[in-house]
Amino acid sequence: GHHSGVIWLTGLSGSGKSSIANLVNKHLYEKKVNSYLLDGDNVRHGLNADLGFKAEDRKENIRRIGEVAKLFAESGTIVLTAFISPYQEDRNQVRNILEQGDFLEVHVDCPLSECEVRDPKGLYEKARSGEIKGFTGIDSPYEVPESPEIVLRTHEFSEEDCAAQLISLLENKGWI
Ligand code: GGZ
Repeated sequence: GHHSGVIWLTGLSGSGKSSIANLVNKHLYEKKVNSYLLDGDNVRHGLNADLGFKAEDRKENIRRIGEVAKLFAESGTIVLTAFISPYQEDRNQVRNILEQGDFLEVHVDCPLSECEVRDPKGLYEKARSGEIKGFTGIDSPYEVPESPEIVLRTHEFSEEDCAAQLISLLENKGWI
């Protein structure tokens, strides 16, 4: 048996949240641990298709994801989420709807300058030119986590190493 709960990855666009979450999800699958990954691909196109990127929409995005993650966790699943989730208050709100110890805040930490160099979808370039308004890190805030359970530095370590660091945390906490 394993411990169910929510592994909440937060960080800038292009920081590596989805890649790390996918690697950890794969590891859990191979260990026959029930897990599920919530990310923009399966949430923002469906459940939250009515939401954009204004502060209040991001807030509602995170609130709904938190509630869905809680339901999955109650069913015995380890949930991984990969959303920018820029506001500390919103991340705290998710922590507070879960049982004590069932929420791991994971700061996927990467300098903005590096995210801008990576720019896999060309979104930073569009944000700099003003084609996209209210882009996180450019003209919309990102609040650095105040007390995350772990910080993964994707500019210093490979995605595989960061995934291994997170897996070690799960082992140390007795989740797996
Ligand atoms: C930030 C935006 C924006 C704006 C579109 N700001 O690199 P991506 O493309 O795949 O990840 C970003 C994603 C962020 O959605 P989240 O649901 O994670 O955001 S939040 O938690 O703040 O609600 C980016 C794309 O959507 N994107 N416009 N203005 N990211």
